[in-house]
Amino acid sequence: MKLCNASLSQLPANVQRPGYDRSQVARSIVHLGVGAFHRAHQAMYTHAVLASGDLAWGIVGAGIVSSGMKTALQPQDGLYTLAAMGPAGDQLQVIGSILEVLGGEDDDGQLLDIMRAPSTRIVSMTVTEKGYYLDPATGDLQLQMPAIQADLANPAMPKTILGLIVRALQHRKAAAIPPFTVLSCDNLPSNGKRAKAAVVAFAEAADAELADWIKREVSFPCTMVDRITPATTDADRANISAKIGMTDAWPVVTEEFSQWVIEDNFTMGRPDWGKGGAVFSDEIEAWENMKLRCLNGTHSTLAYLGQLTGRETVAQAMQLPLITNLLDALWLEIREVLVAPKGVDSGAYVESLKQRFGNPAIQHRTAQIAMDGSQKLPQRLLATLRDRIAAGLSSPTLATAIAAWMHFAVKAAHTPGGKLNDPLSDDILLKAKISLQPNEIVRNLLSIQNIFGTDLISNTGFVAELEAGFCQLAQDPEVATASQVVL
Ligand code: CS2
Repeated sequence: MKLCNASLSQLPANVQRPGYDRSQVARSIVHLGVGAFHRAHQAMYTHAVLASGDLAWGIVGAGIVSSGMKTALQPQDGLYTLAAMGPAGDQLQVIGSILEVLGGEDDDGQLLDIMRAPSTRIVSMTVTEKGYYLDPATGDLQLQMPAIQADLANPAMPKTILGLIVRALQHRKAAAIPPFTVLSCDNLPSNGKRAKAAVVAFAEAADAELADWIKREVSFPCTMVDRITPATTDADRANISAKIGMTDAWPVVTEEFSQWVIEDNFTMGRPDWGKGGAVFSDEIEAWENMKLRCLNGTHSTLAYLGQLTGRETVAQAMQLPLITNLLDALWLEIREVLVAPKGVDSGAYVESLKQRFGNPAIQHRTAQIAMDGSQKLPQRLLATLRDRIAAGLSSPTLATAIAAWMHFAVKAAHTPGGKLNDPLSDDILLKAKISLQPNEIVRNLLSIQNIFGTDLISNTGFVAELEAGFCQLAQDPEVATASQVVL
């Protein structure tokens, strides 16, 4: 038996399920990038809205790069199990807010059709940092990227989120249909502003008048999203399917904690996501900065060091004093220049992060977090660094954290057939390979302008700190063996 509408009534009593009539739910949100995170987060908040009796807000999910989720969830009528793993065991819930899944490599235009439909009021997305095609250092659209060029050349068959959104908005403008709200739920600073910049820049390359209209008429609220959600494994599939007594082809395993802070700026209405615990606020930047710097900044650092010391998961890495001591010092440097949201104690926030990172029930792979470092470093670590430089403060621990990424790159460069899972992999590996001398490695990698801009390499104080941090890490036997650096 598989999980689907017809089998819902046969779920064990301890598994929560939709109590609303799914056939009555409107298809008003299109979500681009239906991965684990969306299904642990926005889809759950939307499910709570539906459960409260407001059936105006159903989700049509779409794969962007792959049809895998469509293949898994269509036979399940979009249903899946969300397992929240807390200290007192897991809590299982079948989520009903995703009504269907489209898109992926075999999409034949259906996705664009629904984005154009007047019934679509919000287009949201979780496509990770690289899905926006922005230069990580400057935030400008990288128009020369092949995927962007392909969408500009072939506007009727777009494959990127930018091509899809602009094409759908172009149609809506021509047909006098109000524009949907574009809701970025990715971990980018000022994610709404970045999404707007990317969409407008793409539109400018295609149709200047349309770009002006988008600038004026389309709203792009900023959001802070948070829930630690590892990629689903086959063991999770087997385990959850056994617990619910039927097959779930793609459940999601996540932590208990969840947070969503949203700027309230929607042109065609919005669900009351507060029903699921989301908060509407005009202080998004402070929330985003706290999360990106305190959570993601240390998460990435831990992931590189975990990869260098053979710690497969975050919880395992949190057992290693080399890592926990560095993280403690890093949090101090981060908090010293952090402007927390009003009434929020960043110290208490950091304490809660230690608990969350240490949760042994979450098998979050350090390899997953270590992906796409080029896209993550600027907002996670370099933003704090620049604030500290501006305040005249030294940053030995931030420098060590950046050095951890450098060792991670050097390790990959010296592994036969080694690759980084990163859009800038070729450039990074080339630069990491030229020399085994710490001062040269540090300068070579720091010269990658798409990541580090031009200011840091000319800051002699910082370069010295980085070199010191790099050498300090190389003294750790596990790190040294991994990256083969000669001191
Ligand atoms: C992680 C994030 O994969 C990563 O880079 O740092 O996905 C992290 O788990 C989430 O931002 C938590 O909300």
